Amino acid sequence: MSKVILYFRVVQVSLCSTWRQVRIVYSTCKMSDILAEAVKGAAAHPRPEGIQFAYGTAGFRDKSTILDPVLYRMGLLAALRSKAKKATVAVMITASHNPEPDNGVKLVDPMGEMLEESWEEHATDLANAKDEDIGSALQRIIDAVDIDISLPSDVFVARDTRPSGPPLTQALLDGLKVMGSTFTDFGILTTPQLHYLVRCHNSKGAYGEPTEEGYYKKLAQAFLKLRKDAGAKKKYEPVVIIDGANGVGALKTRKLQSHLHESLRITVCNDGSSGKLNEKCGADFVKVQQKPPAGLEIQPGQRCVSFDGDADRVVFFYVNKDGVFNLLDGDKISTLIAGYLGELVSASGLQLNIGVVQTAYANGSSTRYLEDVMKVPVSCAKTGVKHLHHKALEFDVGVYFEANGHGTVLFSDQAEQKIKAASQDDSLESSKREAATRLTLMMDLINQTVGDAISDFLVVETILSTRDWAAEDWNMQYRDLPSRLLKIKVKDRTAVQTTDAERCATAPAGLQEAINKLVAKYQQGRSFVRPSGTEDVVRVFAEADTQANADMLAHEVSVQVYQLAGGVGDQPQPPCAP
Ligand code: G16
Repeated sequence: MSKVILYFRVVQVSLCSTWRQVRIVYSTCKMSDILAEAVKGAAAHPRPEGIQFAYGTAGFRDKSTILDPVLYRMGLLAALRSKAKKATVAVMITASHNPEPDNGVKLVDPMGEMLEESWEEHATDLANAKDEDIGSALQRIIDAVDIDISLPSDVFVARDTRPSGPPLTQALLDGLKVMGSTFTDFGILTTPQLHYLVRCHNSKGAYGEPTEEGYYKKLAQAFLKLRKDAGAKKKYEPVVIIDGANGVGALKTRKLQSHLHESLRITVCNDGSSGKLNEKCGADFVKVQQKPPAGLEIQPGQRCVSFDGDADRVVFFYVNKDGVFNLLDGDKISTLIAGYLGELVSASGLQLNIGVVQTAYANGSSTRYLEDVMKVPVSCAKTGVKHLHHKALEFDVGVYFEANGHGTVLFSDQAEQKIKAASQDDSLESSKREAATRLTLMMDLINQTVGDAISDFLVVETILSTRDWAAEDWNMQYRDLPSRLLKIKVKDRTAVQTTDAERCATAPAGLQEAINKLVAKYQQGRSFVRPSGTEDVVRVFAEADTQANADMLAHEVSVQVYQLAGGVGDQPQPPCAP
């Protein structure tokens, strides 16, 4: 006897103005009908032949022109994920730091975390299933995870400012509709705002008000309270220039500004009114090129900030009086934050352990400074914030940042309870209570769901103001070792494989031995290679005692990658003499 499972299916969709929330009317139908509908729906979103998609470091990323079928299928998958978790999940359409013609999609779990790793395989399987096999691919996931398909599903959706965003959103919504899922399309948001919204919604408001306005209010209120008792400053100037990467971060910073009143004078440049997204600007450009973005006029010492295309990364920089560019990247941000939170924890008298999580890209000086001077334990994770996030959960207060400026701080539930209790404990000395109160406000200011350029920017401004530091004072904490990051195009980047948090190459044969020999030639030399999870390239990182040596080491390692891993095009050329 065949099993007939009845569940709901959309028959009518209506839009309501403010949040473009979609109200959906259902009728019942059979599961086999839905799977058949999913296959039928694929006709409008056909999968191109000969392309293999993979859920990479941060979801699917590719040329936007080939992503339509992936978005449709991710609509189907998001509905299943929501049913499996019995909660609202989210889908962000962005290619973040990648060029404007690219786009991408990533799924966000109910508490605003990245999609659970075991589901990345399901995402890849579904994205690569032939159109006619979509039904069986869905059935495999339903069986593997044991999903009760009769449960409702609900999905939050947002996108960055890329022109390809609206049609790709439509493909995603088509997938959701076929599955009978309810959804809310928030339009343009930063990636961290979407993470915040889904967490607020699922935690029934305990994390904050589940609206974009609620996000600004939560951050601004904490920021203003933390600044309230600030006395006169000698070095810290409440004036900052933001490079918005011509993306969503610029638009949303403008919205935040009115909530900050006169506390901070922000000039937003690269706001998308003329230049292209991430072109010669943004956090990735500034970090990799180690120079200021186009479109900014900078006075010596002026503190500047660069966001990336979806505002989940931030780096700071300034030019000194001799015109020398100085970068304050994710490593400098994490040491600043860990140092300040560490002081507050000791001042509060609470027993909480603080740790920092980095990746292999972290500057060697930062790791030594954290371990040897600050005496803070440091863990190394694979690239991708999802990996750092997991490691950071091992601490009461886990500060995690990639050198590229992507990161945040996690407070364990127990730490959060202790801090809040101490802030309200009248029997405590007032200095201890005051420190705990500041920690509570820092928890509100930090977007704990994911790295958030806007929130991280406000956290750094708070600490600099409290310490009365100019950017130069912050920079003097430790001196970065010169480094260089290069990318090499090869036939198949998966030919490069790594282990030990990507610090050691296990394939192709002979590559790690060659890297070891090259590294040994340079004072304080260090280098590693890894296949990118967001671009079709192999990344090469090197650091050494001088910039010329770091550049040369990176070049020599690139040549090895090119020769041993099947380089495409011309062999890399040595760096030009400065
Ligand atoms: C994404 C990830 C980051 C990662 C970066 C580069 O950033 O979220 O964790 O560091 O890609 O990854 P890969 O070297 O594998 O290309 P974003 O800002 O683009 O989302």
